[in-house]
Amino acid sequence: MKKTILITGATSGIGKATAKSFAEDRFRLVLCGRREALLEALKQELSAKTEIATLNFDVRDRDEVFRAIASLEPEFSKIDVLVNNAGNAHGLDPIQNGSLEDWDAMLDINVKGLLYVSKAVLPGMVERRSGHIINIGSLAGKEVYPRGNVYCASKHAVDAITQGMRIDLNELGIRVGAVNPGLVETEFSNVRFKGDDQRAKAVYQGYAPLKAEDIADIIYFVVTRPYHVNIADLLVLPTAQASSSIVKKES
Ligand code: NDP
Ligand code: 8X3
Repeated sequence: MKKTILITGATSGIGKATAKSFAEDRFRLVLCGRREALLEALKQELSAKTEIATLNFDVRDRDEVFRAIASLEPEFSKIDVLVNNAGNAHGLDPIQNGSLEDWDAMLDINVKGLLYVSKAVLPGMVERRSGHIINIGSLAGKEVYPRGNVYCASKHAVDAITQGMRIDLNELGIRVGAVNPGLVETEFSNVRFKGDDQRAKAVYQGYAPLKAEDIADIIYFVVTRPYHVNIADLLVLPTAQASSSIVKKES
């Protein structure tokens, strides 16, 4: 039987592309996000290919997270693979000018949200002594760049949590790994720059950034390895990017 895969942040970018990629191969999907209309549209689009459930919740809201995951019908409730993808950067300011709301958002969503969803999904994996968790980290979890401060901290936390999960879940046979992208053209920069689309667009100009589908292909590869293979940590950059601040752009 095909595995059941729960993907957070499936309404856009990497999460949406990942949902499409697994739907092509008829994995059963649980798609999560706050924008219900987008979830429904994706469900409509992919339902011809596979069975889909949608869960509409904010990962910041602990009660909503547990209520939503507990509400899954039995055919969707045995989650084999959890893709912890929901997350964003909010703002790009020097630490002395940073907004408390932005800091709260990044730590609540990228770190605590990931923990809440994992906590809600893990009991089933622990009981079955099987499962696979893939956390979407970032190059920002491997290095720190100017004005990245709290976003980088949130992704360094994801890196530490991934390692901690892998260690603690080792005896249960649950696989844990991270995929850490560099620059991917999604809604990410529109969110970071609070709807300033011109500024967002400029981030991806003058070179070929990664596409959401590039990361989806890699997540698909990670999930479909034989059980004895756990891809623990991948850093994936556009060819034009050498580090957070070195990107070869055409002038
Ligand atoms: P997008 O902005 O396109 O997608 C973000 C997704 O996260 C959306 O589906 C959004 O859904 C969901 N999300 C955000 N906040 C919440 C919340 N509070 N509760 C529930 N869902 C939420 O960006 P990406 O696809 O690029 O980002 C996906 C992941 O990849 C993130 O963790 C990001 O940090 C990481 N990443 C991105 C990189 C990039 O350059 N794009 C590089 C490295 C890592 P909705 O708004 O419907 O809730
Ligand atoms: C997203 C990529 O470089 O904006 O994690 O931090 S970056």
